[in-house]
Amino acid sequence: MSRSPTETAEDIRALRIQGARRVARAALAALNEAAQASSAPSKGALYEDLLQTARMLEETRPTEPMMRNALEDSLRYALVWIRTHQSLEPKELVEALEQHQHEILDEMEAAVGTIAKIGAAEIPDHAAIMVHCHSTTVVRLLTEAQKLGKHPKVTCLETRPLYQGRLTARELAAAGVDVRLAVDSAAGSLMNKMDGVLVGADAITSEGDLVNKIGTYGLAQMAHLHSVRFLCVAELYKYDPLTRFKGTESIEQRAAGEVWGSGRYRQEKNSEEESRAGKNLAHDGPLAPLPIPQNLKIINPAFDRTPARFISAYITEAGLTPPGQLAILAERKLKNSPKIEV
Ligand code: RUB
Repeated sequence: MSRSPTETAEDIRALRIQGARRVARAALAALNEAAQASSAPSKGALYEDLLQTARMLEETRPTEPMMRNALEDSLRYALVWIRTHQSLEPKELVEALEQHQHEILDEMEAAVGTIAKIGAAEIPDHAAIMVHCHSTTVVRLLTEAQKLGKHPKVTCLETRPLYQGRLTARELAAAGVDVRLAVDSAAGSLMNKMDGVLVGADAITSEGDLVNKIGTYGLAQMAHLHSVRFLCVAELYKYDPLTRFKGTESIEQRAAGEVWGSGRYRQEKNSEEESRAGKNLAHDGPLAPLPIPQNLKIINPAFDRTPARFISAYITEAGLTPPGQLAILAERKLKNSPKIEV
């Protein structure tokens, strides 16, 4: 059964749908759902419904330009279609939008296939590769490398606080890749054994900086220190054109419960007074969640920004791209979209 646009928005906010590509695809489907469900009497009113749905979806995850680019593309398409098809009815706009959505999805699918091929060719045989978080693009690339007989040895970092790295590890293991899982804090001590680090992207700025899962920036610095190649695999649609004007990509701050909620600790056996008096400080009580102390502030940024100088290259559907050239290629793509035949 299909989800309503509001339910999809909630799924995205709660990370039941995660990763930039999945989020963009789900948002497009929700916009289509809104168009189908709309009883707007005119094309203008239908456009208003679409605009409202798009804004609701965009607010769920502020650091997802791919979702914004895909939704804005559909909205522009609807506007141009209305101007160029004045004698047609709202239901014909709904059909045209659905057709357009299929075209965007096909294009996204083709782009990720191209990235996987170009990227797999960059992986040396039996290369040791470190990956972070869960990126469908990274998984596709490594699966392709495996199919080519390159047998990469992959280390997935768990990715606190929500452990998306386990999802990556499961998918790679199912694809027959030689894969291991390590806690995030093991990255530094493992880096000198790596041939490369591969990450996905949530956003790419006009300066070629990368916004991706928190922890990416630290990994890029470690890779730099050890002269390990640091590659980001991403569709040009991850580019955020707004960074040309406002300079920064907003970083989503998530709930404190994501950080503290999953930890279980041995509770102190002693009463608080005994502990304060320094008596027998053994932690040998049962494992239990520790309540969050009052007045403790928990910082939980979902993403960080890696400066372009730490990125060896982006792998996009346009090929191996130096960070400084990404904006030009991406802006060319966005300018030509949507393609409308009148
Ligand atoms: C996911 C994440 C991924 C990118 C790219 O973060 O940072 O690296 O979204 O993924 P979250 P893809 O789990 O918070 O959404 O290549 O699938 O677009």
